[in-house]
Amino acid sequence: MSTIYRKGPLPRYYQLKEIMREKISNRDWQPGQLIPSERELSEQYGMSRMTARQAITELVNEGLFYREQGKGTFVSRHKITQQLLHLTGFTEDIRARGQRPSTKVLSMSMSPADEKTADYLRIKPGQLVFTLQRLRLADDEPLAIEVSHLNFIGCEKLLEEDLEQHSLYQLLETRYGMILIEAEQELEAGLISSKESEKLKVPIGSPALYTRRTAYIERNQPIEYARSIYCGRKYVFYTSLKREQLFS
Ligand code: 16G
Repeated sequence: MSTIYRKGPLPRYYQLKEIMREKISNRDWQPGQLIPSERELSEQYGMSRMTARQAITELVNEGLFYREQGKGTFVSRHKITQQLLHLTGFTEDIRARGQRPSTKVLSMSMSPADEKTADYLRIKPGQLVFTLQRLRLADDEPLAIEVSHLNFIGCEKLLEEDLEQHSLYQLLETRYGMILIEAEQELEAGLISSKESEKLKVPIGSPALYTRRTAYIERNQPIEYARSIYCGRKYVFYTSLKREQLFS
């Protein structure tokens, strides 16, 4: 997509967002680069400045651009955005950014669920669950450490899978028939500890985002409980909020 379709169903600001997203993913626009001004974009794509502004603002909110007072808008360096609107996995998120996801499996076992994990997975403490610890990278840069606990009949077969080459969510859906439909996720601020700092290659005490996710298949059945640590300086979680009721 490189031109704006006037008669199509997609709003113009949305089309411009997609054009700019593509410029980032095919590296026409490099990280740290100043992007054209609202005026330039509106002239180039034949739209109002307000429409161009809306497209830029949304990409700022999604973490792809950042603004500097008096200087303009720039392409973000390494911030990866996870939209908190759709249930996606790491591989999908990184590919959507035009980057190359990779994984290092740190450990993989069938181990007894502790009380918290059992509670989230709605099983008895001590029951064996598939536990996977992975280092997740984008363009070879470490971003997160994830520990996933999975429980479903036959989950021990995951021990035989190559989880460095395959996305967990893709395997679950295509090979195991486990169709994820929703998830709950909590985010908490924290600091990188010494153990994590080595793996994530960031200094001890740098900002971290701790997440806990429970993912469900149909019939409200949890199958994954995952705890992750993301480098706070490299990751943005984005959500869009709609107001349902106005004061009368
Ligand atoms: C995300 C999930 C994680 C899931 C993984 C699957 C968070 C906080 N965590 O990173 O729970 O296991 O995606 O990714 O979002 P994959 O399909 O690439 O293996």
